[in-house]
Parts: sequence; C-alpha cells; structure tokens
Amino acid sequence: IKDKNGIDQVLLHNPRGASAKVSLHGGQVLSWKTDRGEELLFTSSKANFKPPNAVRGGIPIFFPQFGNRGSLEQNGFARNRMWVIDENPPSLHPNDSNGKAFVDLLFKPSEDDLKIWPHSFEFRLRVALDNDGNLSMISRVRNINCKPFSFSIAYHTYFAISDISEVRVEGLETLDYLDNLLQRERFTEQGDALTFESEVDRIYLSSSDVIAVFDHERKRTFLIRKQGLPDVVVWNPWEKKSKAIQDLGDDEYKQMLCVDGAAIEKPITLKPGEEWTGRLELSVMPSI
Ligand code: TA6
Repeated sequence: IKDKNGIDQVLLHNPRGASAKVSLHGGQVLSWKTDRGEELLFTSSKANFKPPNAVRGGIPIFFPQFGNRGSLEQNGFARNRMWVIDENPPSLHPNDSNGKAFVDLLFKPSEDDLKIWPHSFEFRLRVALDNDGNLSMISRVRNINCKPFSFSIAYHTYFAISDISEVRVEGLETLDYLDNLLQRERFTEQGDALTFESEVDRIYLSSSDVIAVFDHERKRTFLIRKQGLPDVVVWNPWEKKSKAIQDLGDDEYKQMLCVDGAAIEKPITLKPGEEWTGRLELSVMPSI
C-alpha cells in the first residue's frame, strides 16, 4: 500500500488479526497492533510523514551511529533513506520465518551516502509477526569488501503507554549506564525497578537479554528480548524537552517511553565480507 505521500508500506497480519505496518522509508515499523486492534506503538500527533526525516514514533532504526557525530545526520542516516523490498534475501535460519508473516527490506548506501560515510555495506532487515502477535526485527549488516568499519545501532522503540508516571522498567537493575544528559558520564543504577519523574536519556550497558516494561494502568507488560544488542537506551523527553521537539505534542511525553535494544558502547566492527546479526523480539502480555 502507499501512504498519502506515496511512500510504500507493507502490512503484515497474522491469522488472529494482529498486525504490523512497515514503511519502506527508513525501514521503519510504524504500527504494531494486537489481535483486538489496539495500537502498541506511540506515534506523535504532530508526526511529519513527509520524507526525508523519520516519523516521530514507531521504531526508527538508528544506524550507522547513535547521537551526533560531525556532519552526520543525528542518530544516523539509515532512517532517513528509502529502502527496497529484498527479493532474494540470503536465507536466515528457519525459525526466523516459519509460521510468520514477514517482509525483507534492504538498504544500500547511495553515492552521496558513501561521501559522508565511506563504507560499502548492505543492511538487510526482516520484520516478522508470528501467530502470537510477537513482532521481531532481524538486522544483518554486511561489509561489502571494503576496509573494516565500525557502527552503532539502536531500534528506537516508542512504546505506547497510558501514563509515564505509572510505568516501571525491570531488567536494568544494578547495571552501569551512560547518562546522555551529563555528557555520557557513567553511573550505576541503584534502584530496583526504573520509574520516571523527569527527563531520562540513558544507555544501560551489557543488559540481560530480557527487559520488561510494565504499564500499570493498562495492566499490560511489554517484553523486549534481544540478541547481539548488549545495550538498552531509555528515553523520555519529559515536559521541557518535549516543547523543544516540534514534531512531538507538548504533553505527549506522558504517553510514550523509548526502550531500545542497541549496540552503542562497543561499536560493532566488520572486516571485509563479515556480517553482523542483531535480533529484537517484542511481545505484549496482560500484567499479572
Ligand atoms: O534517546 C536517544 C536520543 O538520541 C535522545 O537523545 C533524543 O534525541 C532521541 O533519541 C530522539 O532523537 P531524534 O533524532 O529522533 O529526535
């Protein structure tokens, strides 16, 4: 299907009626719905769907770098470019697709991209929805016979929540984190579960491979399972920062929380011909 700007989107659905929508712009997941049609990802009411910039919401992929670096586009250029359907993807192992609805997307740098980031790569993304409604994203980045290069990556996942002050995140206890609000100074998380009462922008390091986001009011828990993604970005802009973000409503920070599977602290280095694979699986279940 095409959106109102003529951007191709792919709709995935499973036999029970759960669905997901992926845009070829940026390879960005724009929607993930339960079999009852409830939207699980946040999208700003002020989102700008016109390329080149990423839509504020869903799951933009930060690649090849996190944050700012010189003249590179903030949080990487991959999310700002058109991807294509990958007609003949090299095979993944079977459980990455059996019984799932999926689409394979491919992003290769343009000549202009290679001017700003001189490394030839192929980025393959499989977005899949299984019969239980779980959403998985498998990224494979390959160095196409050029000199070794390093990259960071984050699946910037905007979870739709009922009220940020009623949310708790578990699985990050006792971890070290880099605080983006304090020049990435390193701290150790003291608390048990993570709760929110002000702006948070942190990179938790070497987290376990399962993180839980409890939405108390909606009695709903998101589970994030990941492989090859050692770090977790946690971001909520809170009130003041929200006002400075033009494609985010002033009060919408209350209905969103970003918890991103990522590889940032230790960038991934690929030698010629080498391929990296990162897997993220999102599930949602009623909270006990
Ligand atoms: O959480 C990481 C972060 O880079 C924040 O610092 C904030 O900038 C957020 O992502 C959104 O970034 P964006 O480039 O999408 O506006």
